[in-house]
Amino acid sequence: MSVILSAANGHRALVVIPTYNEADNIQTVIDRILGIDPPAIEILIVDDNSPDGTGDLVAQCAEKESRLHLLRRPHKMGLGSAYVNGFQYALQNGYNVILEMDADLSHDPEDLLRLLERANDYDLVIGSRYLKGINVVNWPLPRLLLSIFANWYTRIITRMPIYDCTSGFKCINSRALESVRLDHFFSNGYAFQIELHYRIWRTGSRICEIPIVFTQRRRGKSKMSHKVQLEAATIVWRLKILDWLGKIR
Ligand SMILES: Nc1nc2c(ncn2[C@@H]2O[C@H](COP(=O)(O)OP(=O)(O)OP(=O)(O)O)[C@@H](O)[C@H]2O)c(=O)[nH]1
Ligand SMILES: [Mg+2]
Repeated sequence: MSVILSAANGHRALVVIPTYNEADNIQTVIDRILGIDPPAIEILIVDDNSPDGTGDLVAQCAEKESRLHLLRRPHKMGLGSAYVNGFQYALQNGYNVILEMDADLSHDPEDLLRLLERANDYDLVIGSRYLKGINVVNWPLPRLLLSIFANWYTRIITRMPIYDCTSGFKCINSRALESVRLDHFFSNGYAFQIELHYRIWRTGSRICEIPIVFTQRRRGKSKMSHKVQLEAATIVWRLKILDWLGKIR
């Protein structure tokens, strides 16, 4: 444990990774995170009973690896609630730095250390695709334009000082997570990231972004849908209205 603590700047760090049908990717992601030198981070996979056996793969691996943990849920319940359950696990088990990343290798595991480096100075450190230009590899143009528009729209309406409001790659300290009511979250897809950033920002937490390169998944299927996009479009208004009513905290 002492090695883990020193490598993570004195933090106990857990990266929460939600999975649904990521059997083609998950072993590589786990190996690359566990292979980070020095060993700084533990892993929690939140799997929704993936039909492709992702959960079983992780369970086998966890038997041999004490830094790997698995939370199994009975069926597909959505990205947002997977993160909420993962965060609750992290807080209950005494981790004081909690990271988020996808299982599809869009986020570079090496960047976890760059996020952690800022965790002493900031409550929320976001890996941003749009901080210094546009750092997205292999996304089709319509997808990129949609993401840029969603971020612009969110920033204009919410006034959040964040360039990548929908980023799923970040590091949050436990104080900031405890300052928001996880049981009050209502969004699930990308919108969950917007809601998380907004709620943390409104508690007065210190936030920074660092540039990352985001690479389109090479294996497995996207879970992105029109429903998810529509949720993101409406969520910003819901958050604003709750805030006007004084009910955001
Ligand atoms: N536990 C759980 N994980 C999910 C669910 N939906 C998506 N995920 C995971 O959330 C992460 C992001 O999902 P993706 O399908 O990659 O969505 P995306 O990154 O927006 O879409 P792409 O860019 O096309 O990959 C991946 O690790 C998914 O396996 C869900 O309902 N439950
Ligand atoms: Mg993805």
